[in-house]
Amino acid sequence: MGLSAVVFDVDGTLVDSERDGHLVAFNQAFADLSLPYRWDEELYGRLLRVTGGQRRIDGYLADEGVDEEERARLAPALHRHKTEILRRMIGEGRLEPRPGVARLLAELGDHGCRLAVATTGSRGWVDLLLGRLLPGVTFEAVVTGDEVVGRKPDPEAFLTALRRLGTTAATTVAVEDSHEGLAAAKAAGLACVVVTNGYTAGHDLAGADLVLDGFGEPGRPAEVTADPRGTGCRGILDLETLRRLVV
Ligand code: XBP
Ligand code: MG
Repeated sequence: MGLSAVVFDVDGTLVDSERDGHLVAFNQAFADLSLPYRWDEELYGRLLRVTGGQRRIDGYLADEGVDEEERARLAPALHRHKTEILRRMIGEGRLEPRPGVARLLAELGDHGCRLAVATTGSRGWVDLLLGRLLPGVTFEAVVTGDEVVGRKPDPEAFLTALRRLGTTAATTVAVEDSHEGLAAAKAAGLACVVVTNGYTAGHDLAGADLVLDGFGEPGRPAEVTADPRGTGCRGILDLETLRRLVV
């Protein structure tokens, strides 16, 4: 047995893309379409509980009293434009991997551990972001939100990643940042490490196999906030720690 693969979430996990990317792009899209809406960080933290950008816009517009017909026109248009803005931001180098991500991916790759992505974000920017921010990293399966019916917390993205990798849940670990992502990974039967960020530090993460507030770097370890499996992780998420979760 042993560890055969690791499936990573993207938004909030590999990259602080919610705060630095999507939120900025959503607000720019509202402005470009001359709409009066502006989301601040606090409101966006609450809106994030709805996964999927277009669903998030649609739910927000419904709460603002926009009728269904108008929403059916506006939500896809806003989401398309927001995706274009995000692609531009990625191209301009305005996003970067979270500290420790490149270190961990390199270590996993060097030891033959297979890598995959399971995200609720859309294909329209995911491949571009992975290619630009993590060049040289091979993700053997990249499952995006637009190719599954059930978005997180539904396990479909993780189950699809397992199927494409040809691995089983028993030898694969998920790395997530949120309650919804953790629930999806658990429903797929995976051990799950949660690396929190500013939006998700307060989430209910009961059931996570390990929780840290960052990936950690030598000399700059993250804080381990839960270690129920007794991995002994000292604040650097590494291959050895992940291996202990599939024993
Ligand atoms: C990510 C999402 C996505 C992004 C925006 O959730 O829910 O909707 O916020 O991307 P997770 P899109 O990290 O749990 O996968 O606008 O492309 O949906
Ligand atoms: Mg996430």
